[in-house]
Amino acid sequence: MDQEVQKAVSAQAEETLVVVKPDAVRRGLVGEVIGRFESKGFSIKRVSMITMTRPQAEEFYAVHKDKPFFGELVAFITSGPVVGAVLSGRDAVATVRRLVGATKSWEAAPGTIRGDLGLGLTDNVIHASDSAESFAKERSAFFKAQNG
Ligand code: FUP
Repeated sequence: MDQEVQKAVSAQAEETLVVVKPDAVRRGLVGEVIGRFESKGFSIKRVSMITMTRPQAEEFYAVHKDKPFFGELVAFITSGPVVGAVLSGRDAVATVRRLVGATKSWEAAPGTIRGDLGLGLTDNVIHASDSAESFAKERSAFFKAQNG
């Protein structure tokens, strides 16, 4: 790519975080899920497989701490390894959320990740940041020093 083109492409790039959840890791879907973002054109800036500690999960899901399903969320996300990836590309936050699909996997549109790969709610295959602010907080919670 020449320098002008490279500059234009980077100006449009935004970052977001996805976390392949324990249900999808257990089912051997890491490659399938991350591959969809690569096929779409996003680049992987950072990727890590970790098992979240309870305090880490509570920080990661802090925005939901007053919700009735908070305990269930934390128990589920700490139930096994997850794979977090920072993705970069055009309008990443919104575009990745469209690829991910609706929260209730059984209602998610065919063609989306949840629509094609799952039936769950808490166990809905993948998490994706819903704003630049959430991305900053979630990235910091996910990539803690003890987990690389
Ligand atoms: P999303 O951004 O699509 O992942 O969904 P939400 O922010 O609405 O929900 C956050 C997480 O809580 C999702 F994993 C789904 C889960 N959830 C429940 O487990 N029970 C509920 O009643 C609602 C959401």
